[in-house]
Amino acid sequence: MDNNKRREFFKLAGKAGIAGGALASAAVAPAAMAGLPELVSQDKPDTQPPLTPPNGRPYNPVVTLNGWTLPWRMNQGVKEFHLVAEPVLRELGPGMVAHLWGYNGQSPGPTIEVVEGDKVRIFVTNRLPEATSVHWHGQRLPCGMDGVSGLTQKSIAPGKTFVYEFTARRPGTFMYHPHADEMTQLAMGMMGMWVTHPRQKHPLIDEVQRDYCFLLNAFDIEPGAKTPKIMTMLDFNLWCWNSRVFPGIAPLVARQHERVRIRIGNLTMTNHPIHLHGHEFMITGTDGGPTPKSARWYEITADIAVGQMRQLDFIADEVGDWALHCHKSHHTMNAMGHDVPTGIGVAQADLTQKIQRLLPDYMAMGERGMGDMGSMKMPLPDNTLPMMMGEGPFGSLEMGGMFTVLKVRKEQKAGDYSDPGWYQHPPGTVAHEWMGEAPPAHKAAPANTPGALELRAVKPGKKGGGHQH
Ligand SMILES: [Cu+2]
Repeated sequence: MDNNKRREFFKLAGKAGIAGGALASAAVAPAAMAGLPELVSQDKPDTQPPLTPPNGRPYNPVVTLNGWTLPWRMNQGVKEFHLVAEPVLRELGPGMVAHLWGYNGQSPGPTIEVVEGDKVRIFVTNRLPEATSVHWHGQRLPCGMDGVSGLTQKSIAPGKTFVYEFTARRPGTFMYHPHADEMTQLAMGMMGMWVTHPRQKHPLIDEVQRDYCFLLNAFDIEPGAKTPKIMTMLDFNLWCWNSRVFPGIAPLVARQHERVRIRIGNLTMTNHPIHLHGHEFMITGTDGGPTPKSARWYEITADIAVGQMRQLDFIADEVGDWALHCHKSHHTMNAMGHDVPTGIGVAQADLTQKIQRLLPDYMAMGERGMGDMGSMKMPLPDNTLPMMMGEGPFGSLEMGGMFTVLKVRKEQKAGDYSDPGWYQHPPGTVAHEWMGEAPPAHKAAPANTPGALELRAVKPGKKGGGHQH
């Protein structure tokens, strides 16, 4: 490490909150570099600013939604990272904290960012009560570095540290997660993202101004409890992006006309059709790397299957607050019982009176649908979230789970990730209640236009063709 690089690393170390220790001393003895890289930990669930690479090949860093990127130290040309598998406290949403397992203080663990061709060494320390391993999902690497307990390595016993070492051979979006007691460890939140940037201009990888990434994950936490149930296979009640539920999920922000990328990986037990309002995107990369241009078309919903990654590129050219969400409607609500009967159209008044004689607090639910639940302030068990919540500029959003907002603004500065607040709609551009006479009928289209032909074709004639009463 030459002096310049060393100074840059100290800057980085300072930014990441590393205090004191051998690495912060003026001279780093070679012996110090033989030890473990300093442990960097995160205690906040907020989206951290992108980590500009202090050394190595330059790249445009990603922003991890409600997450952060792990700093590294450069040791004789090798990027060294230190992951610590440990129990963590994660705030899933405002007012709800969960006991999860994760890495370096949070679930998911920090994003690891490297450049194609980088030599990478990752120290993994296990502070969990059981053995673990780390599988580098999607990477080309020596088989013995693949992280499958029992198959390619011995498990990392509690208290032990293992070393993984390989070259990041292909650019793309990857994940990391244990391949040891996966049912428990994935259900507890052990996962993270990995992004390998191309080493030079790549014909299939466009440069973007904003590069977001997050994981889809899910937990089953009984209302009032703090620890996920690990035996659940499908009936999860907290559908998360990076172990957060709406309104705890940060907005994605962009300056109008910027090219934006969203990288999404799925480590739940079911698929998620992720839907973007107001824009069309192209899937420019998958688990297998960048997609050929001939295989791209515009989409507004990308279904992401279990274990898959998808990279979505679009131009943020429409200003506004645009919903970005999973299109499975049960995945955009928070903790709820799944055994609630449908009450739409059921007159419950009589029944309510009878029950209230026994239980004064009882109230009927769902007689007019479930939309009222968003604004209803029902007493809840401690440490749980209402099923639907979030206040928008026009009232309750009636949303939870896998939902957030893409905020596109003309005046958002390049590189500014701060929340610009709610969109100020130009006058006359918001749907509103109709208060007056019916608007005048549109004039008939001139003959010989396709519209007029269609009208003629569907017009019910006197001799059949139409349904006569
Ligand atoms: Cu979903």
